[in-house]
Amino acid sequence: MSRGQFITFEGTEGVGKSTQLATAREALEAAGKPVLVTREPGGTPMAEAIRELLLTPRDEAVNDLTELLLMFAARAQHLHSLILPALEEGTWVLCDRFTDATYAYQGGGRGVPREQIATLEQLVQGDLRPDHIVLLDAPVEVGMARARSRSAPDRFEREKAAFFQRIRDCYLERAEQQPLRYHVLNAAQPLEEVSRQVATLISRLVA
Ligand code: Z5A
Repeated sequence: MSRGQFITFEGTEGVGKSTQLATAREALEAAGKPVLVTREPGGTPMAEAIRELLLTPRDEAVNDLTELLLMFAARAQHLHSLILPALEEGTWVLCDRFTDATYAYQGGGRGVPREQIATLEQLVQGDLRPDHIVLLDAPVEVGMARARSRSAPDRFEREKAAFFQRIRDCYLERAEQQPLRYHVLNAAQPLEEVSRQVATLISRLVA
């Protein structure tokens, strides 16, 4: 049996990752592929507990290194107990965020040096990288307005627009550096149009 493909969805908050993951799942199922949809931080009971720690707003200032290590602690658990076994058995894995989010949020957003992230990436993942990264790109105000009309802001969503602008810039820079792996879609378009482009992309990847 051939290994499944590992496809991640990235972007700043509220750009429509959860919505488009559902579109991608439907397109893959229609093509007869076994699919696992999961998310980061999270995806297993222990990694979800770490997610709770990371997203809960708190009075205590969170050290950047603590945040970075918790992201990779959750990732190690998720990767080794869920993602890798699924890929090995031929399942296509769709993941709402992965390590590109760490480069964008902890690197671009918080200013953690890229080399520190790369060291942990190698330790936790070895050579594993996503086969494809779908970057849903939109001006930060568009995503912020969508996310904030929906629920109370978590610890990240309390950050200012400038933080999300650095994150968007970092994603776009990485997309430019890795044009074969990154698929950049304009997420400011109407929902139906973004969904149509995601379904077309998935059909192309399956073919
Ligand atoms: N984080 C990190 O710092 N480092 C890491 O390594 C990782 C994560 C892995 C949790 O992520 C936080 O963890 C995240 C980064 C950090 N914090 N932030 N910000 P998350 O993915 O769970 O949270 P999120 O980024 O805030 O996602 P979200 O708010 O759930 O947004 P979304 O999934 O991209 O969007 P959505 O729920 O699909 O859509 C939002 C709303 O917009 C919804 O009402 C939709 O119906 C609507 N929508 C979607 N698309 C459209 C279009 N095209 N037009 C109009 N309306 C639309």
